[in-house]
Amino acid sequence: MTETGATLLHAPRADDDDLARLLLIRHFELALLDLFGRGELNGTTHTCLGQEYVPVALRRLLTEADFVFGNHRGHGHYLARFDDPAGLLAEIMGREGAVCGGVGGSQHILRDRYVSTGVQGESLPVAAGVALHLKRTEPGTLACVFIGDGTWGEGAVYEALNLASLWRLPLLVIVENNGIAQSTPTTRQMAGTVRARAEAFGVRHHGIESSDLSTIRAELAPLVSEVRIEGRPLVAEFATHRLGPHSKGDDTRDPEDVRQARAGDWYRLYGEADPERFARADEAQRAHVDAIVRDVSARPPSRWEP
Ligand SMILES: Cc1ncc(C[n+]2csc(CCOP(=O)(O)OP(=O)(O)O)c2C)c(N)n1
Repeated sequence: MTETGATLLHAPRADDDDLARLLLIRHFELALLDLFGRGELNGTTHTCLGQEYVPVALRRLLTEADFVFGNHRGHGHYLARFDDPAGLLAEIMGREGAVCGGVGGSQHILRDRYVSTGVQGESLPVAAGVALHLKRTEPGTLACVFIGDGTWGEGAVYEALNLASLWRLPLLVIVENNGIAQSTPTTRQMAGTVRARAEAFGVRHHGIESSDLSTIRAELAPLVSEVRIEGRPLVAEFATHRLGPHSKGDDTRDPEDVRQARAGDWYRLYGEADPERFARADEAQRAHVDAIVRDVSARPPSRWEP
């Protein structure tokens, strides 16, 4: 059991494409930590290590016409949507080929129908507005927004849920409940539950305990379809865990909690389920990311064209 109560100790499976995407995100973020350690990156970074399977599971339930709103822990959100690690790394390093000219960094990205923000809670009202627009102009599409459990401390979340329910907006809220917000365990800052809060606004809630992509997709597919077709907003809450610190070097958790999170890591579970195929895919993505780091590091600085 994780600190959020997740039971992830079963053998999950992924096809080659999904496995490659999971491992790409894992090695991309490990490379970021390495670059930071070598003084090659400025600012900070929030890795989604341990949570990669959430956006990877979602990617086949979403279409290019849907909007996706990522958050501060958003590398996985971006890489699950775009096979563009070089563009993202260039953005983070401020090098040529950067997705947003190198001025957005890892937290503030705008590309096609993908938007991310480092400001907690900011995205939900914006996503609700976009969902209203989509309902009127492109029926069948939706706005999907990723938030953490700690972001339920922002009032804007409730304003957005209220209108999404009242106006029947095609809004899909993905909650990555990793049991902690920066240094505050969820149990010490949240009264009640995410489910009760969503249901208080008449918004359907679905909890997900698994890290198995096909299980997640089978559970969510009919609900996501209702979001699209009936304009019935949904809060899907993943009981997950982050392996690393909040950002860099600021881990206040009990070492036993970290040990438990590592024990339930999808990387270990997928590896044990299919060791040889996993090892090949793992090595391929490690080499792929190494090559991208070499390529992007050698590029000249990015230039921002307003
Ligand atoms: C409005 C606002 N307040 C504070 C912060 C600083 N901050 C960044 S992430 C974070 C905690 C977020 O916790 P949670 O929503 O649970 O997401 P997690 O980091 O666990 O993925 C805080 C307090 C912020 N980015 N925005």
